[in-house]
Amino acid sequence: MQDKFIPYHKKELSNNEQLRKSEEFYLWLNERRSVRDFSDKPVDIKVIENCINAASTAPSGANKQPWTFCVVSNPETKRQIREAAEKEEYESYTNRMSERWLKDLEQFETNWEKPFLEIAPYLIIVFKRVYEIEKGEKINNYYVNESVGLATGVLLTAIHQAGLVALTHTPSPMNFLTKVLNRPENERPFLLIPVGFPSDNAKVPNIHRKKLNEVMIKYE
Ligand code: IYR
Repeated sequence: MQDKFIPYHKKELSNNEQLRKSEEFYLWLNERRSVRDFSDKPVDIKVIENCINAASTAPSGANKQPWTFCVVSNPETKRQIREAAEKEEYESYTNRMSERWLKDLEQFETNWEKPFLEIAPYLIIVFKRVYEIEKGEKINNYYVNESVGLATGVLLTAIHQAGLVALTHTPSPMNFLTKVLNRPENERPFLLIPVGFPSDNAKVPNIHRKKLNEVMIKYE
């Protein structure tokens, strides 16, 4: 019989070590940027596997781990994804997005064309598992969006740690991914994340993060 609970210890750090490590981590994480200009330089699949292992350590509602990570390197599958995504994006940019939305996106210089979907060596498509099927019965998972969002955050951090870059891409609607990747009815696409190296001449928009006093309110 397995124990229901097992001991858990963490090495206690001195206050100075806590300060140093937390600041170092922040400064390192602050270097992460969403990148749209990818190189086609290959990446070892084992690196991607490590990143997904890291993502899958995220906390989740009742530990259901309601996620599936589809890793696409097959050129024909990437081509199909690009074609379907660009079709939706063309419709979105020309008809579905509001004036205000388009204005908000001007600083990123995005448009309906998504060449990175074929150039990046890997596309990780994160699916959320809305329910499980047990003995033919639908069993809902808990806090699915929160759980999968947390796992994706860890995934992006792991990708950054591995010296790679990613983009959290949201073609909308995304249901074409269910079809192209042949996923079951209980899974819904959550995010499409190209992963790889930045191209030699990659640029990112000159935008800034909110200051601490804009995002943190203390109640002392
Ligand atoms: N899904 C589109 C549009 C888009 C929307 C938001 I909000 C962004 O932050 C960036 C892009 C696209 O990927 O181009």
